[in-house]
Amino acid sequence: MTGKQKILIDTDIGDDIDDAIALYVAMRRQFEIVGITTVFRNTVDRARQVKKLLREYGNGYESVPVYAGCGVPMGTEPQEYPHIPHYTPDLAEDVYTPDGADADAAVDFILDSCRRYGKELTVIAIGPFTNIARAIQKDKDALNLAGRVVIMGGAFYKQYADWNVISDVTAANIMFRNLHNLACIGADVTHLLVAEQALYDDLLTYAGKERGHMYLTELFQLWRKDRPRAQLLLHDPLVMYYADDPGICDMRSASVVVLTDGYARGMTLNVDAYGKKRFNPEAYTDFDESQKTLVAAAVKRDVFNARIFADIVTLAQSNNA
Ligand SMILES: [Ca+2]
Repeated sequence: MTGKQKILIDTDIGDDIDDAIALYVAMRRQFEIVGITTVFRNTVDRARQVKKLLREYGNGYESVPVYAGCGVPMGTEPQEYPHIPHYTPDLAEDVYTPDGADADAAVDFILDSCRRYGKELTVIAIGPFTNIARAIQKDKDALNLAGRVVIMGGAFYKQYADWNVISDVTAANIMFRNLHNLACIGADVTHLLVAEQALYDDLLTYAGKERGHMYLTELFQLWRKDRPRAQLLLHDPLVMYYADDPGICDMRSASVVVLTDGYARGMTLNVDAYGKKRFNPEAYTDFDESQKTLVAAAVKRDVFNARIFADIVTLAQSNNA
């Protein structure tokens, strides 16, 4: 386990709860977070929530730069977005002001980080891919300089449109067409990761003193109030564990086409698994079968459950003293 590797996180924290859990895991794993960018709709609220989580956790993470990125999915009109679902009024405090609140600054930050750290850097994208695609449009080669771009998104062994892709299909298509260092943890794998009861209970009722966990529990309680019957699915945390130790997933190489039209819009067609008859090549003239992407076929659930329990429950308990 490397633990200290450099990562940049692009997140849509603030809707589902798994982004906040993933960020917490990244700090627990002692990743060197070079910066965090936010994406999708109200990105300033999201950046403020990230700032608060970093500050509460501390241990040096309070100085990680946070940029509010592109809120407007490609091909849609800009608009005023309401507050994110788990917004609390204290997030308006100056101390949570993002380090950049201009979408171009976030895109430049991603590009500059890739140029600066090159192979040492893992870019982790756990929201819709608008920032990533804007960065590719600005400098096609820079993101390919990073060691890896690891995403949560797509579905490769069951074919359906997952949230991160369907929320900005144009952006996802640009990403799949242009990146050669992409590793994808699809929703058809992450949806198996229903939180075990002990983790769920810890997140809901944590009464210890570790401030990062206290805030995570506050967010979890807001999420549960908002979605009382929802299962806790740990989509985004798996990406952190994969970045730390790729052996946790069974990865395959595949040619992927993002379907952009009609009923299948947003599906990430795995041509190696499902064949070329599922799409019309004339409509996808830029499809290059020789371009391969790593996609997850399975996850070691027992390993995942043991690691996340250790990082969130056991470590927090040991810090309560
Ligand atoms: Ca997410």
